[in-house]
Amino acid sequence: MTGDNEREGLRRVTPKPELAVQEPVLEFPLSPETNTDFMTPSEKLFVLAHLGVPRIRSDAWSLDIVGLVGSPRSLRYGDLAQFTPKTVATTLQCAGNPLEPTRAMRLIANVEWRGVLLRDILEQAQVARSCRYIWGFGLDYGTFFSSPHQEHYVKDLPMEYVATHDVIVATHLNGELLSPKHGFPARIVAPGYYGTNSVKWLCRIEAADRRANAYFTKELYNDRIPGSDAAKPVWEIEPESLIVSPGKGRELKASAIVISGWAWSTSDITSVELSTDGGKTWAAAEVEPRKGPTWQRFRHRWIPNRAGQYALLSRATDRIGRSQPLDGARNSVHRVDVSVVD
Ligand SMILES: Nc1nc2c(c(=O)[nH]1)N[C@H]1C(S)=C(S)[C@@H](COP(=O)(O)O)O[C@H]1N2
Ligand SMILES: [Mo]
Repeated sequence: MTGDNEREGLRRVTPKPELAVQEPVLEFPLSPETNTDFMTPSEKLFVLAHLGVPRIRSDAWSLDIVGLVGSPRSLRYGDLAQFTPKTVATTLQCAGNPLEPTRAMRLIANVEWRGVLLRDILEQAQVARSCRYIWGFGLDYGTFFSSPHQEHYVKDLPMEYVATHDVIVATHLNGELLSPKHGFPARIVAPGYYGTNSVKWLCRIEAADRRANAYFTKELYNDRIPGSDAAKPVWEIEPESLIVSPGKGRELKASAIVISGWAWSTSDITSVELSTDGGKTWAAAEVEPRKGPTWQRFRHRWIPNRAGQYALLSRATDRIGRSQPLDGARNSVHRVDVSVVD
């Protein structure tokens, strides 16, 4: 039974909370060169909300676990304490505007979350073997640009990924309770997947044997596969890198310069190449090993041999052999223009 209402926003399943903000929120406090720390402080983290920000009290909140489960349940906020706490440090990257999927936005942070493992919650509810996707429902509702009215923000995750990764239902960010904008009282955090999949203001987990037929899962956030009618859900983070130092527009002395930054992907980054001539030639940078689903630091020593303008580019390749395109993609190479003076 898939009516139009259901396809657009999936039917409302809980009472509507009041919205503290009733329109999309896009806060980008961070430019690449300010991303100097391995762990991003919360005040530098971007905020993205398509439909608004609901105001939710933890004592009025519950999380329903339904669908293909042997023992459906509704967890109250305090019930989350039954599960072993789990802390995960991971990159959080916005895939960018879903209406402009080939534009690089470079909204990235590396933060620490605390919560409980989604697979523990599913196990307690006796998730069925036939479950292939986990649908997460957010309490936010409304319209996104010219979209039809959404009854919930809904995203889905492959069950296989949930079973094999530390996907959490998070209550804390960088050691503090989630703020309302970041999803209080609880949100999904899906390490290695683009931020869009990490549903904030989580109210319902549904185990299903098919993808959710919802606007943010099936219409937006699906990349066209060139030369075919098929589309690929925006789940796994593609390899990417960011030059933090030197910053854009810097005037540098013609001495030894260290170019450094971060590289990340769903899997390990195995190499980062640097170009100082706008992409004509490339040299391998040093890359620190991956410590978890976090970003990895890269460094490259460069001695410019003359004064002038330089275009610095970084290009990361991951363990499964994927690399960054030069342009026209959300993960196209990062370019920083600098000048060198005598
Ligand atoms: N319920 C809900 N969850 C959501 C969104 C949303 O609009 N509604 N936006 C997603 C997107 S696109 C991103 S990039 C991340 C951003 O998380 P942050 O605002 O905590 O940085 O939240 C995701 N989770
Ligand atoms: Mo996003």
